[in-house]
Amino acid sequence: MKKLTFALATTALMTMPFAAFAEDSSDPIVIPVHNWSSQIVMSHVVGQIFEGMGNAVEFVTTDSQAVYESVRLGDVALELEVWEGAFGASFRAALEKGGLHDAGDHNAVTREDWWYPMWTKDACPGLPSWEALNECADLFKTAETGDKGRYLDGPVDWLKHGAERVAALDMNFQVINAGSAAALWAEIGSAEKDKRPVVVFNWTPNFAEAVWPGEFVEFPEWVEGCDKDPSVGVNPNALYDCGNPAKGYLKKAAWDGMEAKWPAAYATLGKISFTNPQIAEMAKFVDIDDMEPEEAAAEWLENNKDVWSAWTN
Ligand code: TMO
Repeated sequence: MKKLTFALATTALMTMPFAAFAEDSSDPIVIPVHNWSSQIVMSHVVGQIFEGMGNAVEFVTTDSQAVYESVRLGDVALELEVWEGAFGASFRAALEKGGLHDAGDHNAVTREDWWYPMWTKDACPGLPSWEALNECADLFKTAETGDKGRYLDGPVDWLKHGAERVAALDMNFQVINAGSAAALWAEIGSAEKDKRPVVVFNWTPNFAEAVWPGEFVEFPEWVEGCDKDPSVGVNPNALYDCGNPAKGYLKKAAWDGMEAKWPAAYATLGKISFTNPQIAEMAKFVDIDDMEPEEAAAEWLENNKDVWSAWTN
């Protein structure tokens, strides 16, 4: 009986070498990086963890919406920051086509929306209500926006649909897209000197909350379908007549082929989970401390061995 079991086990092992003993492919794990600091640093943190496990890693800068198509096709192996507000729609569309999957949530709660530094509220005390903001639109007029208030939205690839929201809610604002995240911080920084009222796109977790106390504008609450069905939301004839989710998820996504090709790295990816303070700190290393992303990642790993060592075995 013993002999038979041994023979069966041996046969099973010889015919299933991959299931039993697969090693990660020596091909590089391609990790996409985008245009905000936490995502870039987090990608390097995870890349350095994979390298520590003996993997080759490559980084590629990609558009933050098109990346879901790249993950689905296996051109990149994963995405580390799927923000519900900005990327939920592209992520869901790629899920429906197939080829990528949800690789779990970070232990983080996210929000992305119109935001103001607290001094803006001194000039417009009805805030954070969006209707109060709209009543104060004159405070935000600039030469560029004429008789409309200026709202500085994120870079276009974050697809915040600011202009559609302004139209759907009939607001006296003009939406200007920032060329980069840095342009958002420059706008807040220059307004700070004379406490000029400003309203800009911002998000949490981010370094900004530790630098400029502020609040999100409260728009009509996000409801499922607000971006797909005009009848959903306060304006029965328009999409985007609501805010972004106030308690959004932050997910990881993986190419369906990742597990078979890099089983050890894939197992680690499944365990990886960052918190709001950890993500905010990654952004701070770059946006406040002026570190390079690689350097910031190395610093984070050095300071947080107890956090990530549990993910690699
Ligand atoms: C996608 N972002 C986190 C910058 O809002």
